[in-house]
Amino acid sequence: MREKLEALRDEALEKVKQAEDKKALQEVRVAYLGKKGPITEVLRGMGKLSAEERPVIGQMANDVRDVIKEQVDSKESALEEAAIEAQLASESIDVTLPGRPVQAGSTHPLTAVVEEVEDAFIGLGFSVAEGPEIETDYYNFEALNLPKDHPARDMQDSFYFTEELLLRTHTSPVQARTMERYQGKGPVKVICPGKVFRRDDDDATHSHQFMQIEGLYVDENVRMSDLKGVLETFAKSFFGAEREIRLRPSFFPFTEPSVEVDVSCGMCGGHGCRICKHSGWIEVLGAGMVHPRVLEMSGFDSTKYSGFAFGMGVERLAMLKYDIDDIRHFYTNDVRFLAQFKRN
Ligand code: FA5
Repeated sequence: MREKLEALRDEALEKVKQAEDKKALQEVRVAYLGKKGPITEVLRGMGKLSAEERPVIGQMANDVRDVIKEQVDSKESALEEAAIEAQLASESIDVTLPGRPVQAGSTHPLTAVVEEVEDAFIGLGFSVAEGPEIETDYYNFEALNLPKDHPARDMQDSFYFTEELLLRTHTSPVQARTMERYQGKGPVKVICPGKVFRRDDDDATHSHQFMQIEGLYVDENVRMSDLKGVLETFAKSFFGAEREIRLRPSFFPFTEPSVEVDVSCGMCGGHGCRICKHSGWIEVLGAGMVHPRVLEMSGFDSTKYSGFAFGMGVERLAMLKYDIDDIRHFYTNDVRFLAQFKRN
């Protein structure tokens, strides 16, 4: 019996030594220390032993069981520790590795131009007003002196939802909406940036959707010279101090008189070149003195108040400023194009 227990102990301890993982160790534990294991069997057979042998063999069986259990437990702790060490080693981070660069975006050139124009006019005492992109026929046309049968409506082919509801064709309806809010009391001094829509065919200089910035100043004694002064100040701040403007007679139903405003060509300094079609000037916006009928329709007394208004295409401003040859670059979202407009 003694030899058998010693052999069992040596065999178990050898298997503990060989166990490479917790699963193998658990098998040793069950095989030698479990209820159906050989040591339990020895203890169960104690009754058959003599009275002298019983305590000796009993003690020995207990010792063998204890030593196997102790070895299994300590091997288990060692395996757990080794597993943790291995995990730590495999998950270690090399903090000296350079990080992957994050591509920083940039402000869209049209947004940048709108912000720059806003800043220039805020500096001249204007505030920013906005209006809806889905507009009523009344504000888009009628309140601007363009009744339903007016031929000048053809200048702005429109996207209609119903007979009365359309995508606004210009930012001028914000003029009428803003004046109504002021309830006949000046001064009104706002600029209104926003998207507009026309049934124009897309080409290098036209888009069916583009942006405009409207300007409106209504007060007592506002004169054409005020319009010229404000636009000249703006042109010099936006395009450069050396640039000049000129006003040419034009027609808009909502202004009288109406003008087209040209800025001297930045490429040739006004001498004439391919860019300005050899005229020395480039057209940038439409403007004029607010028509008395428009003032009256929006609740202003046209014998007391006068005003000027202007409307410019944002894409056109951006194309002139950055020498961009195709309006479609603004909408195709090619990052090689957009990344050139990173601001510091
Ligand atoms: C108007 O839209 C007037 N509401 C401007 C105005 C306001 C005049 C206040 C007087 C007083 P016009 O249709 O010319 O005017 O458009 C103004 C600018 O929008 C043009 O100079 C041009 O830069 C831009 N524009 C017009 N159509 C397109 C288009 N299809 N694509 C891109 N830009 C355009």
